[in-house]
Amino acid sequence: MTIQLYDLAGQDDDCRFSPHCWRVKMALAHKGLAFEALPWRFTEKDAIAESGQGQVPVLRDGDRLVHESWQIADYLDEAYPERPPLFEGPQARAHALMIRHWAQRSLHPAVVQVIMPELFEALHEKDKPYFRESREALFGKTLEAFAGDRDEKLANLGKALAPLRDTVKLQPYLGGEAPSFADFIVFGAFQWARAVCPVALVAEDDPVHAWRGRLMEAYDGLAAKAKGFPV
Ligand SMILES: N[C@@H](CCC(=O)N[C@@H](CS)C(=O)NCC(=O)O)C(=O)O
Repeated sequence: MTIQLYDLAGQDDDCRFSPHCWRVKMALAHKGLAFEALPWRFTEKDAIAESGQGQVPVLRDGDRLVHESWQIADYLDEAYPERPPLFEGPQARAHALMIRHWAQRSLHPAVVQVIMPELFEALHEKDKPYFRESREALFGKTLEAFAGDRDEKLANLGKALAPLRDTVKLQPYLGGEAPSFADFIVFGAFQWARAVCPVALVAEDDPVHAWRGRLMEAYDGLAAKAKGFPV
């Protein structure tokens, strides 16, 4: 049976914007595993209730149900050891943990402040009240106040990207010569933005742009072919 992934979608079925689901889609492609990405909305908690929680990604592989992108990466490496690894050994996994936390604490907050107005507009109508209420409670302010001035937010993002920029100036991927799960963690944030927002996060001459381009074209252009803005 083909692997199935519950994948966050917007108003349009083909608007797939979850950064965490993108990590998993890139991971599946890296391992050469075919999958079906099922559209899921924030308020469709019943569809994933079997996983015991309310967030995607949730992956179904035969009778195994695995949730949470990091746990899914571990599962895929364990279940398919003969295929290209997501973590080239325990040390690579240990280093990727730092990337995971950097993405969660620095990168995602910087990206979402840039894309919030368009992200909200892209949501399915039935998700909008839930999203507004849950995020405004989380941020302690309205979505509009959270978004604030876009130029300022883009400048903040540019600064947050400095460690990534300095790294991909020296090597093609965070994984070195080949992409690794650390790349997919960071790349997911760029697919999040591209799916919903026409604003370029980085200039075309930024080394981050070239790194992102390599990942967009990887795996037969999985990410490039996904619906999104030409940024
Ligand atoms: N740590 C989790 C985070 C997953 C997550 O935040 N998923 C979001 C979509 S990107 C979600 O499903 N949110 C549901 C909600 O807010 O109710 C992972 O890496 O998989």
